[in-house]
Amino acid sequence: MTSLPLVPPEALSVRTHCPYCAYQCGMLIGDGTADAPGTVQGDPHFPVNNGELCIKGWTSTTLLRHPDRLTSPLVRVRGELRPATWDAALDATAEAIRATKERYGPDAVGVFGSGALTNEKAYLLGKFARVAVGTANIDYNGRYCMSSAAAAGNRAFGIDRGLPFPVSDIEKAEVVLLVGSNAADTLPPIMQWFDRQRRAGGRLAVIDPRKTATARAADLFLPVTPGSDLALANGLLYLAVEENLIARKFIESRTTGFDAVRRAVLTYHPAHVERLTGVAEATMRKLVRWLGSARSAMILSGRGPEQQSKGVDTANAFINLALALGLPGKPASGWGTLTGQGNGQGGREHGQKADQLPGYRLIEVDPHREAVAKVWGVDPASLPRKGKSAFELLDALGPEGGIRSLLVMGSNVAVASPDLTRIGCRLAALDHLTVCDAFLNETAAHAHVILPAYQWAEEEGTMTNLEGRVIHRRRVARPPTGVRGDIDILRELADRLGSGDKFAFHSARDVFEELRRATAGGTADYSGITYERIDREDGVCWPCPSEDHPGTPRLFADRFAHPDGKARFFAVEHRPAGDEPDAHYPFYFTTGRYREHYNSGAQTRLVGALTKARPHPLLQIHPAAATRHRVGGGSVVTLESRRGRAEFRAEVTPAIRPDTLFAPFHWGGSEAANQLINPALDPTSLMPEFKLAAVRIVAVGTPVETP
Ligand SMILES: Nc1nc2c(c(=O)[nH]1)N[C@H]1C(S)=C(S)[C@@H](COP(=O)(O)OP(=O)(O)OC[C@H]3O[C@@H](n4cnc5c(=O)[nH]c(N)nc54)[C@H](O)[C@@H]3O)O[C@H]1N2
Ligand SMILES: Nc1nc2c(c(=O)[nH]1)N[C@H]1C(S)=C(S)[C@@H](COP(=O)(O)OP(=O)(O)OC[C@H]3O[C@@H](n4cnc5c(=O)[nH]c(N)nc54)[C@H](O)[C@@H]3O)O[C@H]1N2
Ligand code: SF4
Ligand SMILES: [Mo]
Repeated sequence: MTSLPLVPPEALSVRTHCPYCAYQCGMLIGDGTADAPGTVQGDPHFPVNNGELCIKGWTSTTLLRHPDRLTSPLVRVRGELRPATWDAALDATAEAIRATKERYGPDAVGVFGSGALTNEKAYLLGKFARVAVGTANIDYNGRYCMSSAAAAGNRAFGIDRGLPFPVSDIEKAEVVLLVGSNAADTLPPIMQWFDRQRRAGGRLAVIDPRKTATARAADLFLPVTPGSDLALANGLLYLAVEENLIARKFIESRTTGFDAVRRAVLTYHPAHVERLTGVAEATMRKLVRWLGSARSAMILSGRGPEQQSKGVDTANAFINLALALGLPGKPASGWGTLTGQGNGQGGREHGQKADQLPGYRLIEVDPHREAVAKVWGVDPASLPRKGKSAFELLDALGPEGGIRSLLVMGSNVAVASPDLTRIGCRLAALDHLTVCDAFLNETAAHAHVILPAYQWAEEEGTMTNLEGRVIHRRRVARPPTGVRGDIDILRELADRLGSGDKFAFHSARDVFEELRRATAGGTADYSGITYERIDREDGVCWPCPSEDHPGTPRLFADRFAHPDGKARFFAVEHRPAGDEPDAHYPFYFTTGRYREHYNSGAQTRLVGALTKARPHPLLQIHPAAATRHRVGGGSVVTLESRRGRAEFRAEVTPAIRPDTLFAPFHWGGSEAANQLINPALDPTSLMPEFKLAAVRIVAVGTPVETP
């Protein structure tokens, strides 16, 4: 391998941000050698990570000159992917889109985007679908990620920004409750704020069916039954009322709807809730007293309670608790959700979601359509209406569902989606699939055309981190020859589809200028943000409606975002999961993440240091269950759900409930957790139930060595 050529060569360390998660650690990338391509350092001056990085960040430049990097477009000829020129590949994709539109109408073309894309790309992809293709059917992998918390935040507060305050506020909170977030593994550098919080005498509580690295750092651990968080939240609110801890003045002046919620939680008495959740009454009481008597307290949500078929109601149940205790808007207090993907926040603001237009505008609201159509120079009536959500879109691929042609940019849906056997069949039934990616992932293996894209360090753009802070991802490395950027790819395709005049963007900055105009006056208003300001101010938090506006690091101090300025309580009831354990499928199966791997693993499985540390997914099983099923450490266990089968080596550990099994979803093939997962969708967010499937053990093989 040759050494990594960095541009500009005189800048030996360029400030930029990590390619992976929503923490978007600041990093300094310097010149590299064959052994250590592109030296990486945590940026000590970026106030979010303060110089810390996790193992994925430290090893991230490995991907830039990886031997598996795609460096030529590929086109399938007689069943085989073969190198092709850019013109041939782009023509093939454009021709497939045009032919599909002609024969079946524009909605027969699907577009699937990503929270990994910069704001500029997310914006452009949404515009590409609506203007160049004219399809309603665009959605993205953030539907699998942030959609339940987003819907709950919109319902309660009238706005969806993951955290309503900077992460540095965590250290000032007397009590923090983490609900189904394993931040110690999924946002490792965030733990510095929790460490400071606890050194200052603060308390941390964690709700999770597993005693995770995060739970081990906590003062109080609530080992909840999977799928019962809503009942737990209602039970906590019942106790808050009983113990007279509720904030009457705040409820009266700043909220509506409390009476209905108070009535709804009346049946959630502690004995009942203890049966539903497995959490002891004394523990619930302790937690409620901590939260209710602290001067400052935060409830922070992760994917655990959100990735359920009742994820939105569950998030609202915890928001109800936060509102009843008067937390939102108070210093170092409130409810928030910890965003997942690198641009999981910005990715949901600029119009790649089936129901959205840029600036968090809604595609079904006429004045919103008019505002965006004006910026795009199109007739509002020409904009499609709301399309299918991520899983629904994938489930509609092929002649039966009617989506015949698909463009995927930034997601490995063949590993990350529920009910994978079904998704595999749907992908195979497409007339045409184009994948833009830097690597040949499991989804690209189904493609007819593969367009090799730049990676994060090879182009600039903006990302919006978990605090709503818009940051600048800078160009650090020269891309290999033969590769193009997503913005160029979309322009070339739009041109071939006859909309070139609407996509004449030659840089991310060009796109950002239009994005600013398109978001002006919307909920997620970026119109006052410029690249220069971001560089000067270490990021700017939206909403930021003008260049002299300081940005908004903290929301809700005076008002909530609903027109009357008040927050809304939402009465919600516990209900069973789509797939509850029974005599045939006796275990809860839940999924999540390893510190060393990222999402579908498409990137991190290529990094030697990471696969060495975590070569396989392990099935966590409690010793009592392991004894019953004769499972030893390293035994190969075959699991079956009502959808499919998967095989894992066992990790016997008391750090999980005896009724629950866990595996990460970072692998495909026979080790794919998503073979088992149920595509039951939340009725509001259309989030699949990634966190709960009923499974049984169907075979136990001889132990193999595990790391
Ligand atoms: N290392 C690493 N970091 C990442 C990622 C990654 O893949 N790897 N991905 C990024 C992305 S996209 C995201 S969305 C975030 C996700 O960040 P997290 O939300 O922290 O991630 P998960 O591990 O999916 O789920 C969190 C926890 O939910 C628990 N859980 C399972 N079922 C339930 C339940 O019914 N109730 C409760 N309360 N908890 C439950 C699991 O045991 C798990 O510990 O991480 C981001 N950061
Ligand atoms: N069972 C189970 N399943 C889950 C989850 C779970 O907890 N359990 N979590 C869900 C969640 S929260 C998420 S976010 C999804 C994530 O799962 P995916 O949507 O599969 O996301 P990634 O694995 O991050 O895949 C990103 C792909 O995009 C490529 N890529 C990255 N940046 C760019 C870019 O700028 N341009 C282009 N063209 N390509 C790019 C990468 O190379 C990679 O191939 O998985 C979901 N699936
Ligand atoms: S915490 Fe997230 S942003 Fe920071 S280095 Fe790790 S993966 Fe990258
Ligand atoms: Mo995510």
